[in-house]
Amino acid sequence: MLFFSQRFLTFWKNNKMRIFHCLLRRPCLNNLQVHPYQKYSFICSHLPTRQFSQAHEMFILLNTRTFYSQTLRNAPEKFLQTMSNPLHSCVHFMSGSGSEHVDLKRWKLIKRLFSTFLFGSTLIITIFVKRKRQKNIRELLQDCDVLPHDSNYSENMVFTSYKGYIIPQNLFLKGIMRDLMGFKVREDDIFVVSFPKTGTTWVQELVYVIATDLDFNAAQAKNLEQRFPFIEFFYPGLKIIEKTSSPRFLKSHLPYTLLPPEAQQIKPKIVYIMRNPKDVLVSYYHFLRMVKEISYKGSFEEFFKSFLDGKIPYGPIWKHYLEWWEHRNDENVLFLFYEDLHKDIVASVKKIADFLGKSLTEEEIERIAYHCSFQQMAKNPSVNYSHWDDLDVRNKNEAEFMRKGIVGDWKNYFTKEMNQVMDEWIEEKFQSEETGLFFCYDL
Ligand code: PAP
Repeated sequence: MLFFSQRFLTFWKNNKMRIFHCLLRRPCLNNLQVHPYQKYSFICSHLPTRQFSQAHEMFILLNTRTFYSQTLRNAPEKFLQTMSNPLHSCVHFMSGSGSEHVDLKRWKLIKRLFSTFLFGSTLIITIFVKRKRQKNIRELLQDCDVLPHDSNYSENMVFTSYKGYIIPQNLFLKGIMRDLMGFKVREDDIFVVSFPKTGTTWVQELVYVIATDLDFNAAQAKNLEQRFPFIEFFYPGLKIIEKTSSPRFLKSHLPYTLLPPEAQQIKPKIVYIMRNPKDVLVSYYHFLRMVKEISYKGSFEEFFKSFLDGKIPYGPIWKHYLEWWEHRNDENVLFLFYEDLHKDIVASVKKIADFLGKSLTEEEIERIAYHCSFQQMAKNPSVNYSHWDDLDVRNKNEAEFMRKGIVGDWKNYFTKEMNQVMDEWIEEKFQSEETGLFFCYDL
């Protein structure tokens, strides 16, 4: 306890504003060390030490040897040092004046009430927000089963089982699956739909240049993710897509039954592309390792097993393929095979143009085929996903998005036994003789 001299009280009354100004402004703290103590040493006399973080800093500053010894040397009778703990050590000055003492008590009481109120309300708000978030999550995930985390995938990659398909949990948590249910489809929308890694990008670019009457400048101006958005992806998002002017170009990996319900009534044009499952498996393995957010760590053998078990994103592939295969003759659906595009790109371009109601000259077809060749697309930044490197989305030590683009790469990966297992699996799952769905594995 310490009693202030008359000189201090006069100083305090005359300099209150300056004192608080000094307290709250960081640059002034630096001055403390250089100014003579008579000017500032009283600054901390009435400070509630827990109220301002600046105050803490200042007290620590005050407690430096130089300053403390200086103040003590000059006016030892005016100070009392209380050391609460070494980190928050501070110098307290207590006023001996009766009225100031009462003020201090009142101030402390107000402060205590205020902090209690603040603490209480923060706690209530936190609990409320947490409960609301939990309720939201429960609602978003109500129709799907969250699967146990597969340690071969990054921690954020959690999958759900939804209507027989493996769908990343994020699509539910971000409300995308819910919003897709109410997504407004337009008659002149053009969808490219596929199971992942079946040649979607190739068909997207073909469709885009054909539908825009070979507007190669537009095709170059923006990347495919902007020109031909992926409706299940958060970028650019359904709100932006809904505002996009017609005709809209939309990509999806959803099975027929999970597409926005309006697609079945409005019947926009849909191009579905298929690829032999052996090459899809190889391409998918590399892709899942390449995307940072997914970062698949399992071996090729492990992935082979998961693929056949249907435990891969958007899997199982047989369900996806067969569901769409049933709609191959729908008027608004065009069915393509990746291998056919390789075999005869000219015929494939014509087929797509007919479907989109466009007539093309031979020369135009040649230009389109050239623009969309693997060699051209692989070096074209508007379609080769090289912007993912800038966005740090890609594990750069893994394969590029435009990896090989060939038919039959599976032969470089499958052992004889694997191939046999897969042949039997294909026969069992696709029942080619009955369904009429055959694949081409080599050219
Ligand atoms: P997505 O599911 O991520 O959209 P998607 O475009 O369907 O990928 O498939 C990518 C595959 O198509 C890659 O196959 P790969 O891993 O076996 O190499 C990619 O190389 C191939 N691809 C993309 N464009 C072309 C093209 N113009 N010609 C041939 N193959 C292509």
